[in-house]
Amino acid sequence: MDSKKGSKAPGSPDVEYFFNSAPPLKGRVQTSQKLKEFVEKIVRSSESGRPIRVVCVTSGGTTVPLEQRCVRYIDNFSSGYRGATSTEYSCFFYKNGCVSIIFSNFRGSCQPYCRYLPHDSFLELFDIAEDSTIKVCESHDTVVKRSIKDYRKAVEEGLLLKIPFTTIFEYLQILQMVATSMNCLKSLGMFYLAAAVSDFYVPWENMVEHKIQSTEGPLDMRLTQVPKMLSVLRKDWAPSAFCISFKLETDPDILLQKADMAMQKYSMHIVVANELANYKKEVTVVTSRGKTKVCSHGKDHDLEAELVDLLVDRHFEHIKKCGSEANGAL
Ligand code: 9Z3
Repeated sequence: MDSKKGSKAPGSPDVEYFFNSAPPLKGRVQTSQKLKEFVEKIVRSSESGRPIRVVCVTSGGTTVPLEQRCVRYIDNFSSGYRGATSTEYSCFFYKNGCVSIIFSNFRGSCQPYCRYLPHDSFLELFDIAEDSTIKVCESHDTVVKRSIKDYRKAVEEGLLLKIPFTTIFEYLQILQMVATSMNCLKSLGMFYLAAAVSDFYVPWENMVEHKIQSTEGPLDMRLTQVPKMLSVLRKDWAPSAFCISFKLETDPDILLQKADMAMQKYSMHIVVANELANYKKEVTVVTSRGKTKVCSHGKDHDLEAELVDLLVDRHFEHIKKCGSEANGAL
């Protein structure tokens, strides 16, 4: 696709170019303020004796707009279930009160504390009573009450901050903001990067403004590689945080090798490898110490329970290893 303004992205992926050419993040000031308050509150609580871990969970897919006034975009399959479920289990395994979660998710994807609610129609939850008031159907009553209770508790106690994104531009700008805000927490911070991040995008300045016209014939587009921000996160944004990224492949023969490569290339502490065909049933936790399979034990069992349990242990080990540094952080 030709640029309206004529300039092109550099041939190699480039972090600075990505941020400089991205459209400004809507609500940046408000998001930054919310983040600041959230992290400051945690630092205050931690200073009064209870160190609080903070996990940034990214969840869902990212879109790649094809037009500035976007009608069409490229996206991917991610539902956000893994991120949402892992958020709930993190609150559980760190024990409520000693972890706070920054949940950055694709708008409209799965939300924590909602997975027991019916997916098909929200309206199935409700009935109209004889006096015309709206009530929750008896069959869903227990589950709805539990979801509301758990969700409210998490939000009111300051355990959960939600920051939504849609595009790859928003996702990476938000990740940068969250990571730099969490840097002061040193090793108490953890990144659980389950969002399915676009590998290719159209730089904003190379994008046409208006809807691409079909009358112009077949569409020929050039996509630029999204720069790999994992190394930047590790090196610059939050170097002492514990970092877990996910690797998804469709070819089982290359999955573990790619996960190993990602761990080394981006200095990840852990890479969780999963294959599209069975990602809900099995993942492999890849670390420098070896590989551990984590499986689901049936329809009603989320593998995220074991996965998060294991990761929380590894995070505690990381905090211990960084010991004096973590204490000095707060
Ligand atoms: C994953 O592999 C996640 O486990 C899933 C979860 C997207 C499969 P759902 O949201 O699915 O529960 O439906 N995420 C992939 C993360 C990713 O894009 N990793 C990049 C890569 O593979 C590196 S950052 O290259």
